[in-house]
Amino acid sequence: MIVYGTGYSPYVRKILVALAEKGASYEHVPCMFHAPDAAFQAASPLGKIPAIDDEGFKLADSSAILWYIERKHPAPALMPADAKALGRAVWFDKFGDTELFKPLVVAFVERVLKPNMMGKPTDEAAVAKSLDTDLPPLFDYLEGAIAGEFLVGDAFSIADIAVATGFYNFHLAEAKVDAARWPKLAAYVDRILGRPSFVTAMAARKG
Ligand SMILES: N[C@@H](CCC(=O)N[C@@H](CS)C(=O)NCC(=O)O)C(=O)O
Repeated sequence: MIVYGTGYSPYVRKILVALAEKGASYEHVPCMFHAPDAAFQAASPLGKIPAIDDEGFKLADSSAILWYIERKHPAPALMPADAKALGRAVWFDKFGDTELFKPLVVAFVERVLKPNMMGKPTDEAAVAKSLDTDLPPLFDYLEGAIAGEFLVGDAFSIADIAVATGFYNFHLAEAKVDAARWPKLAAYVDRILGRPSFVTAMAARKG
């Protein structure tokens, strides 16, 4: 399987973590979104990352790809079998990709991406708004949702992958969860990002 997309992308990281958890082999092509690479463009209809090409089977979107990987490599399961647990895991996947992603990525875009890769100045006011206004209600929600080692049930799942992935970029931007205000969330993020699969995926960020 070829995985397209730079390891800096939280969405690409979801795929690299899932493949590492399952011990599946893959080839990583760390391109940027909208890269003028015909093979990548054929795999990604909207030019977004990630996309995969598995011996001619092409698919885009991190969640769609996670479901494909789950069926192809069922063990260890990343989708809970129990109906309620699966529903919650899919909810957290969507929450991580949408509501959480938008404010969580602001510090990374402003402090890392813009000055280092786009030649643009940082907008610290935008960072302050994300940290002080937009993220606290979402962190409050997560603080209340964390009851054990994992977000859903007693096993690592897509819920943990999708919620934790953006915190790596958050940390790269010198931002962190205030452990005094959100102790469960701060410990949870450190625990999940410390898993070998995340460490492997984060090592791929340079691409
Ligand atoms: N829903 C997509 C979102 C992917 C996405 O937005 N990736 C970003 C990079 S982190 C991208 O390709 N952005 C380019 C664009 O939106 O045109 C997924 O889960 O894969």
